[in-house]
Amino acid sequence: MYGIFIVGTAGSGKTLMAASLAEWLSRQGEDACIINLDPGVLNLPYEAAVDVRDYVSVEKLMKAYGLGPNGALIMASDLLAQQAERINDELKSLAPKYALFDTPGQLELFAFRVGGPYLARELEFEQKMVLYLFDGPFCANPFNYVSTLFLASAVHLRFTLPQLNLLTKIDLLDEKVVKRILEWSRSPALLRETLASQPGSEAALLAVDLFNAISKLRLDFSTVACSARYFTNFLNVHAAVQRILTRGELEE
Ligand SMILES: Nc1nc2c(ncn2[C@@H]2O[C@H](COP(=O)(O)OP(=O)(O)OP(=O)(O)O)[C@@H](O)[C@H]2O)c(=O)[nH]1
Ligand SMILES: [Mg+2]
Repeated sequence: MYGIFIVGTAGSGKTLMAASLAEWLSRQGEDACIINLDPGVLNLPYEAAVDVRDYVSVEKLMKAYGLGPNGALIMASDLLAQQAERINDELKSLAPKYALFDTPGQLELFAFRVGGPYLARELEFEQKMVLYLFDGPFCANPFNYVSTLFLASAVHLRFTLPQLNLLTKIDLLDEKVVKRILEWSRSPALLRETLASQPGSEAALLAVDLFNAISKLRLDFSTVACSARYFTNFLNVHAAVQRILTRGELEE
């Protein structure tokens, strides 16, 4: 049983990615289920095998503690940490090959508070990984790409799990733009050059400095481009996921 945490900024496509990946894997004859870890979501395009909204109610927290929606969401996310045992038990009885975790809309609630990393550590799998989503149309701008890379690196530091970056929503991008973003992901020199040549010299300098700081971490992420709407390139996504999940076994 493998655990895959789908993480990304609000609206980057986590929920649709979970739904599409589960559907695509099932069509390949692979057993996959989705765990919804977003206590604040109203509608889901998939049937969750485990849903934290059954354990934690944002509405009840608002009423019981006099909290606003954001305060209640923070509390709900912190309470997630207490659900590890329950989720482990539920997953043990389901025993899917892949457990896909759809994480809360606000990245900081899951990644930058204690609950998310604690939960990820406590859940029991043969291997776990993070799929970090780069919102394609947003990342077409090199400054936005670097900010996203910064967040992806920060997420890696929080979870210290093997991580694959997915450039999503490529159906909304011109092929040339997708190619350019992938080139940035492979060539630090090209990205530096692109950033330095952007109008706005102060922002350009800051972006280059930020990228240099990220480069020092030597994280060496792989990036795969895809579309969750049309299942584009899912064969390569699956291959890359599989490579990461089975790396440990192959090295033994
Ligand atoms: N065209 C296109 N739209 C996408 C794709 N992936 C997601 N979307 C759309 O982007 C919007 C946000 O997608 P969600 O899956 O809800 O994103 P999320 O990260 O779960 O959002 P929150 O949980 O609210 O932060 C929705 O309108 C999706 O239909 C994609 O690959 N292509
Ligand atoms: Mg979502």
